[in-house]
Amino acid sequence: MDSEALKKYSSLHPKPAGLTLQYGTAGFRTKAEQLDHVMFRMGLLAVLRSKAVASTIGIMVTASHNPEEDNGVKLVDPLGEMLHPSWEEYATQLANAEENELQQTITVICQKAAVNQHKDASVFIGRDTRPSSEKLSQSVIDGIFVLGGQYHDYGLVTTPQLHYMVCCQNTQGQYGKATLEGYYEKLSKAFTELIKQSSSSGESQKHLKIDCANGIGALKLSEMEPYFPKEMLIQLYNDGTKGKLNHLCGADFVKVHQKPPRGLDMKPNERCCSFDGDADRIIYYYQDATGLFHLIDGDKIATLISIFLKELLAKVGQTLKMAVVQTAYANGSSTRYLEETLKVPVHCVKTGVKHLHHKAQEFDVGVYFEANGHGTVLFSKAAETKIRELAKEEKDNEKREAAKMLENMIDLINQTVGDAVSDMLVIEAILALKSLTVQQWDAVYTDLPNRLLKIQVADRRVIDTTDAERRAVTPPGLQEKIDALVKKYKLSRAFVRPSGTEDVVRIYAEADTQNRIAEAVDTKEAAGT
Ligand code: NG1
Repeated sequence: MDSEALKKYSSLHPKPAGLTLQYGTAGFRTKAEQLDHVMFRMGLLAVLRSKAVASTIGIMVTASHNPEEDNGVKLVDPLGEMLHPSWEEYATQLANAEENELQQTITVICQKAAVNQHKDASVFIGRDTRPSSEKLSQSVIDGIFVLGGQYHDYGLVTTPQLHYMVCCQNTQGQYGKATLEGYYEKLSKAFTELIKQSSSSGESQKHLKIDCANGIGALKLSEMEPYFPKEMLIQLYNDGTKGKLNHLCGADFVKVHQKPPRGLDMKPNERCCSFDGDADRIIYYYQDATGLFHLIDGDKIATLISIFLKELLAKVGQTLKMAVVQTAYANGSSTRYLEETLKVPVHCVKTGVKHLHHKAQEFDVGVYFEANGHGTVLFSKAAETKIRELAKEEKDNEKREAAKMLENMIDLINQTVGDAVSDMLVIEAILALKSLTVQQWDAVYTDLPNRLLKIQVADRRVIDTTDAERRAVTPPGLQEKIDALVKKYKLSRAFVRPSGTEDVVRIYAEADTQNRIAEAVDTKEAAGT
């Protein structure tokens, strides 16, 4: 390490005095103007991580669904997963080190994590469309450069595209080509093959309106459109040419407010969806003939995919273990439907994709979705090998066709992380193959009315939780108060937890009617503030 160069470059990216940040559920996230030093230092960390695991590491500059003024950064591990938890602490230490401690902090990390400083390092960089992202990704590059790492800057990409590139690179192309064309070709080929097997025709079936949250999704969908089969008709809204990123639109807005985004003209019964700002989440919805808005969230997406996969697995006659992974925010109706009607085991884990991803890896087929529309499906290596073998060699026509569909699903799904583009194509293919309308999909079960609120408290860390965040252990008495409230309502459930991405406490409640929810979510009483 050239300590003079480190000092010089670091002084170009000074840390604001007294500022401390934490690598949370989604990396670092805060106001963009506070992040320059963090970006530089994450460039440094990516080089160290790359040397430690002798693989390419990804860095994505984005604050996903947060307001345009925010920004953030997260590291992507070799197979496209989130950064290993043991390194989150190093990230926090490096981001918070004072200027004069920087070199020492790097040395300590290298010792603790057994980093061989003489190894080569390779980093892939991507960024979203925020006005601050370009400059911040330059700061990342400075960090990589000063420690002598090689890098490839993909420029504007969706977060899941960057995860995909990293995985392709580290699997020597087995997962696909580490280029945008490679991504578009792989997904569109699998999608085209899948819908060839569908009997449904007619334009309306494949016509979809997409709210792109004024983010990267619009740009990437436009690039991908020429690869789509001609039956797939998409119309893009909130494409970033006029509105502000994530402002009154996008998947998070639609889910939280349970209303349509601004700027999308919705006709009765038309199928619509929203991406979030970096296109890793997707939410569907429609308006019925009476003007009533219907939200189809991540739980219903997980359910649709599970129904489809379960049928195919039954057809191929393999005893592959399938499960669904959810968080505490999953609507109670979805859990009941999956467990009692579909008879698929459901597991609940802590909020944050890394927890869901990790749990889903335990099964042959692990479907995971957060209610907010972030999710994907993981296939074990053994399951994938078996399915590909059956798709090629199985003599029984029906079984072989089912195996082929599964094989195309494997190729269509971005298994590295939740991906709005890939999930959208999966959903569109399933709806076409099962000849389902959006209304029929919605009617699979009825959501329990629910509310999700956030409140600011003096110190959100006073709340500590257990049981996959469904019960509060501190402050004393809080859980008892929630229990007493919940007891008064039918089919009710409520919990409180500190956010991992914002300085707020989130409150969730569901019950059999909307009025009871309004009563139950009296924030002062529930939060004891
Ligand atoms: P926090 O802020 O910890 O609730 C939010 C989302 C998560 C996840 C992360 C990362 C909710 C209730 N929480 O986490 O599901 O997506 O952001 O983006 O939507």
